[in-house]
Amino acid sequence: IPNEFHLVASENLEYTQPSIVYGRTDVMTITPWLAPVVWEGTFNPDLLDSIYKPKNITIAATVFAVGKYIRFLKDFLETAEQHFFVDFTVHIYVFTDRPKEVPKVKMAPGRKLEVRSVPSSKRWQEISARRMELIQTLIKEKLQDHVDYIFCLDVDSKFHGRWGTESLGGLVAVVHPGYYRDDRRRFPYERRPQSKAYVALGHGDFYYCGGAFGGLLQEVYQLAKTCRTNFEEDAKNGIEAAWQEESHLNRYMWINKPSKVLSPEYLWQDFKPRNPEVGIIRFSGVVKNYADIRPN
Ligand code: UD2
Repeated sequence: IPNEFHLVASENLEYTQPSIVYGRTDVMTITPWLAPVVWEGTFNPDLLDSIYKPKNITIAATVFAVGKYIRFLKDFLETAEQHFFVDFTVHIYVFTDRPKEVPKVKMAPGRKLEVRSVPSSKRWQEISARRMELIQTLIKEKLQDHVDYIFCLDVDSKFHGRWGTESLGGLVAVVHPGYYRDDRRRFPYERRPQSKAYVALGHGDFYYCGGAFGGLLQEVYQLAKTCRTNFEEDAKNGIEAAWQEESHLNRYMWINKPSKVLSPEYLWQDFKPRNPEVGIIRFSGVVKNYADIRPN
């Protein structure tokens, strides 16, 4: 496990002097539990890369492309080559029921893709929800010894800007672009107390995305395991949380505070105009016709 808190810089790198009195004031850059909130203008990418490079870290990413969602994979993979941890060791794990349709995308040295077969499904809710189980199993059976960090990402999205070392942390959550200016009473948390994903009105910090989360391998393992167990417990009681695994993730992140929070720059939605505080869109969900791509 890389030492998260041991950040060794090179004595040769010259970079802009940080200011202790000036910085972004239009957005929150640190949470009340003192986790950084990553926005453009809050970090120095060259400095961070120079700190993480000598650590020789490996970053895994999981992406699910089940059924017709396979059509999103090419753009996802091609844009990841351009923006996601460029010049680092990256292993992308694609889960699909159509392994033959996985596009051949040229990857830079140090980057590789592995395809894992999963059964097809009739309900999109199930595909989305089963991700936690498959992530848990992947970490346990395959990644334990050679991967340091992992990000779990939605396939119906593209990278448009840098997503790199500034996003690394123990437990990392992305603030959902759809609700970040809203009162928490309006967040679409699961509101039935019988559900294991329950968050009462008046509770919660932010509404986080199910479409992007990550962190140190062991942290994400705990998250996936807990969300899976809670999801299955709910299923036994005949409950499916409002937003499936996203609801369970939100409950988890409320209790287990993320050590780094990524701003909505890290998961925007193409149908939304860019708000002024969003300096750059790094990753965003494409516009899709649900009726056309979901199995039901
Ligand atoms: C939101 C979340 C998504 C998930 C879902 C709740 C964001 C931006 N999106 O998106 O992560 O929490 O709500 O269930 O936070 N998939 C397939 N085949 C299918 C259906 C889904 O491969 O037939 C996979 C695929 O990787 C997709 C992901 O599941 O990206 C999420 O499904 P979605 O994109 O349809 O969910 P959506 O857009 O409602």
